[in-house]
Amino acid sequence: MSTPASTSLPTLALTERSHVLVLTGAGISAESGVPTFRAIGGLWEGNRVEDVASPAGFVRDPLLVWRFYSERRAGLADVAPNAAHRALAALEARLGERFLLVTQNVDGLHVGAGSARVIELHGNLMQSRCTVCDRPPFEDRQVYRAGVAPMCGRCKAAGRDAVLRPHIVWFGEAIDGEHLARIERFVRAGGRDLVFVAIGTSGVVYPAAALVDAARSVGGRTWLVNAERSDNADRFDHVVLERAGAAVPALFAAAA
Ligand code: BV8
Repeated sequence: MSTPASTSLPTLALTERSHVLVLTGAGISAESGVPTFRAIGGLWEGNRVEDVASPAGFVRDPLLVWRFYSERRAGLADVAPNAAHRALAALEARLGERFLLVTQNVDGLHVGAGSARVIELHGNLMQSRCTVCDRPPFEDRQVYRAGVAPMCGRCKAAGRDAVLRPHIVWFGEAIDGEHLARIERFVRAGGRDLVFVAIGTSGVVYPAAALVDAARSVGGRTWLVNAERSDNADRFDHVVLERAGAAVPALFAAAA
């Protein structure tokens, strides 16, 4: 039975016990001008996922992968958070530890909007890391187009060649276990007072797409805010088919 979609802009009734877990995807950044993945003209168009977002693709052609990510880094230069990002930062300021934001996005716009309780599940476009040494991921805004893959300076000083990679979780790579454990703790702490809201995601990629099931398993309420019905829409109690820039501020207006 598919969940009926709301037509007006609903507002969430939160209590002083409500724990709000939000999952965002590329759709929340669409109104900031960041291309989504699976729309016509999206990021995956013209790029085969296995070529640009997989470990095997990186080994096969690191320059192609660095071109793909460099283009996206360059594209972030003139984008800014939108009303949906700001509404989530404001909600965090009100709820504090009863709020947690999990994003699949790598664009950094939630942190840019002032969110701090953010888990960047799939990494961050403005960070790189070495493929060999244990140097922690570091900020790297450089756009590599010169046709040469960037190399690790620390490894060079130690006399070995090691190529840098974007600090991104590719398909077939594990999500940081600490991230998953933190989410699990929050879901359990929320229990029946948990409100789970997925915003701007096609519900195709796991384990993110299974968060709705985790929320339901503890008796939480589940909301989807998306421009169209997502792959997992039927698993939500409420579906709001609306763009995030309008629906998200309205949804959390009562928590003001
Ligand atoms: C893992 C990094 C295991 C790259 C990304 C079969 C079943 C279950 C799982 C699998 C399976 N086969 C394979 C898997 C595993 C795989 C997976 O889920 N594959 C899918 C395709 C089936 N998952 C993995 O590999 C994950 N790792 O499982 O590891 C493991 C365990 C132990 C040891 C080793 C391994 C890793 C997944 C992470 C992959 N990396 N990105 C990059 O970003 O460059 S995923 C990529 O897709 C992005 O991160 C993106 O965020 C994510 C999801 O896409 P969305 O954000 O949803 O974006 P999309 O364009 O699809 O949708 C946007 C939506 O917004 C649309 O619905 C649109 O209508 C809407 N919208 C548009 N505008 C607006 C809007 N909504 C509101 N307002 C608007 N204005």
